[in-house]
Amino acid sequence: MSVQWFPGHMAKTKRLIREQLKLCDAVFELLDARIPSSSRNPMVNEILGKKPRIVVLNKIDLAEPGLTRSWESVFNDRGHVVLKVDSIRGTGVRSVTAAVQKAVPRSGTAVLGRPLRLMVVGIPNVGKSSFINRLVGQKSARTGKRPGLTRGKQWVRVGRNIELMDTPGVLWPKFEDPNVGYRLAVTGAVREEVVDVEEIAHWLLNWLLANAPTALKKRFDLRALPGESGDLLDLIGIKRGLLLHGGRADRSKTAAVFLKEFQDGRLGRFTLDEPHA
Ligand SMILES: Nc1nc2c(ncn2[C@@H]2O[C@H](COP(=O)(O)OP(=O)(O)OP(=O)(O)O)[C@@H](O)[C@H]2O)c(=O)[nH]1
Ligand SMILES: [Mg+2]
Repeated sequence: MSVQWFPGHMAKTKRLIREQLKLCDAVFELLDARIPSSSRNPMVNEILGKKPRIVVLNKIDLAEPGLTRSWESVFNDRGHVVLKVDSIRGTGVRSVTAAVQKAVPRSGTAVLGRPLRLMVVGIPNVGKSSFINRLVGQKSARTGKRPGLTRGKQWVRVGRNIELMDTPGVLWPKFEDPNVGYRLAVTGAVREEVVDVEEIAHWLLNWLLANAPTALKKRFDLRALPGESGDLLDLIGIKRGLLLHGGRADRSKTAAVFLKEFQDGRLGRFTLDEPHA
């Protein structure tokens, strides 16, 4: 995938994280539970260095539960405190205080003489603002389907003892493994304007053909699956009535609809990254 997706504001966010990190006691590193490895920004990982860190696997409602548990063990083995969260329903959010205490042992307000400060970092659209809103218990940070919603820095207070800083999502300039780029695109981390939606849909169709054929059959009410992603895309278009004049499937519209259905979890719960140590 050749895409120019490292605009100026990403470089700016990197600077912002580097500067504000000095004011923070710890960091919530949000990862997408569907792609815990592909959604980890190597650039941010480097900036965070030895700062106490809580790895938050967010969107667990969309990921395969067994693989989420495996990923949790992987991160535990690497020495990270891990939280498994669904920031929409609030699942897992109650364990946050315990996780913070584990990551930053001497963190009481009495010890510090001020509230504990944590920064929330992660790729675009991973759910940073939603996570914060869940913790605060009200809508204080703007959230939305489009990646790139949060701009600049925002501090919010959680109870009396914690202050959180929301940050804009940040990606990195070049994906060594092209599959990482595809996984980021199918999960919605990359803005639709800068990717070829049809190419992304083909990648995902091929992934599902190889890994979850039953889910495809069920969702699109198909008895048998064609071997080619192109034929499958056409079939889906016809099933959904997304047609061009002349009756052929409108591939570009179909690709967009299919990706949205996947991102909304309509095909099921999937984890696209294999757990590895
Ligand atoms: N299903 C599901 N959706 C979630 C979860 N957390 C966030 N979302 C959705 O993901 C989208 C992005 O959420 P945001 O909180 O705006 O993400 P962000 O990381 O702040 O995004 P940027 O500020 O653009 O970098 C929204 O449509 C949320 O409703 C979750 O745990 N599960
Ligand atoms: Mg945000």
